[in-house]
Amino acid sequence: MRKILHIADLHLGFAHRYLDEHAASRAEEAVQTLERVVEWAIDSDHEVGAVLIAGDLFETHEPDSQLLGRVMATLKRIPTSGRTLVTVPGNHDEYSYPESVYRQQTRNWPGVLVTSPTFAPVATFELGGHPCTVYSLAFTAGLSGKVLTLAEEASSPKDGSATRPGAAASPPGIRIALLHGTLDADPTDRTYRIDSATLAKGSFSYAALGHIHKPAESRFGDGIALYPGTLNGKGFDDPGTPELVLVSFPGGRPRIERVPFPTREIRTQKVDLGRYETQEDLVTALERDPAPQAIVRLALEGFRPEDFDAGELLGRLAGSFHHLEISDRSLEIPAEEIERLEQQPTVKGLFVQLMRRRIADAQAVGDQKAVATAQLALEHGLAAFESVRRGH
Ligand SMILES: [Mn+2]
Repeated sequence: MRKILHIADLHLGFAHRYLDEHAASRAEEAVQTLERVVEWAIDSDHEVGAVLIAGDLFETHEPDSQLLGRVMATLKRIPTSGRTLVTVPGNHDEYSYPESVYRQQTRNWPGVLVTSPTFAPVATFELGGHPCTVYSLAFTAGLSGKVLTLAEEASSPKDGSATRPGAAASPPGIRIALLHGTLDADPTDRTYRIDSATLAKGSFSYAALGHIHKPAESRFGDGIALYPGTLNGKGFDDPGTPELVLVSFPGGRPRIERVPFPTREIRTQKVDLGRYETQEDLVTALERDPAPQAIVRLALEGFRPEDFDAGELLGRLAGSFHHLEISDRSLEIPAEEIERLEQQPTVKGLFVQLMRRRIADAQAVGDQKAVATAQLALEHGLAAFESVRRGH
């Protein structure tokens, strides 16, 4: 037992409405992911001594009772197996409200539940022979600050505060901060700012962070601050990270390990329509690469084939993916339009003239590569003018 498993932002109970008929099964998958994670953590081969949940375990502060029962029963397996579990509320499942799940379940919550509105030691355990202490806070409106500060109990023994008469002695060993907030940036949501300088001053070795769903890792003092990312994405702009983060402290220094932990893939795939002569060519090419388990958005760009039909494309490809969406930013500029643009006394008109001349020159000497390059430049250039017009 020498490793910490650090997870965050599971957002259990999120409705995944964009998936239409697959929405309910996707929410179920997220709960099953937690069940798989716990199963993995209590497998002694994986050497996990403690599990830290860095906020937003639930999508809301009032998850429905069936979900709650299942999650609590699942998490209970961690302390039952002799491992430490620490859960801190996030901003989605905020502690502030009287009806918050964590206020309702304070006594029954498995393992350690963080309820302190100020940064304080919440759990101590041993990891590979090193004593470790976790410091945390449950953001509570009106009681917690908008910037993380070191209370006396959370200050480093080095700064002398713990040796003042009457002050409690700081627990020894490795210091870990478990926080749901924004690192070195002001938050836009109901949470707080965490400064790297504060973590360094507190002599922390590791900051187990949550809130930012995109994985990130940075250094402060002698420590590492890390956002593990969310295992199951909430959508195309928050696609999730299929890996677990493990932390150990060989020689007292933090060491990060990332273990692949497959979840359903969510991806955005760019498709340049300019590469296809006809709708049939386009459909055939996309059918060649099916992903029946994946949630896919096709981002269409470039000039459309003349017979292009987005609705037909969606219909024909639907069976090749778990869920398919089309985001159509493609351009429909027929040959007559190009000729018309060429006549315009504008920058755009000059650009079209220049590119068409290049195409013609390259055709005259039979340089097919130069023809293709000039055509591509014309398409991309017009697409760029188009995006300026659209205000992107
Ligand atoms: Mn979150």
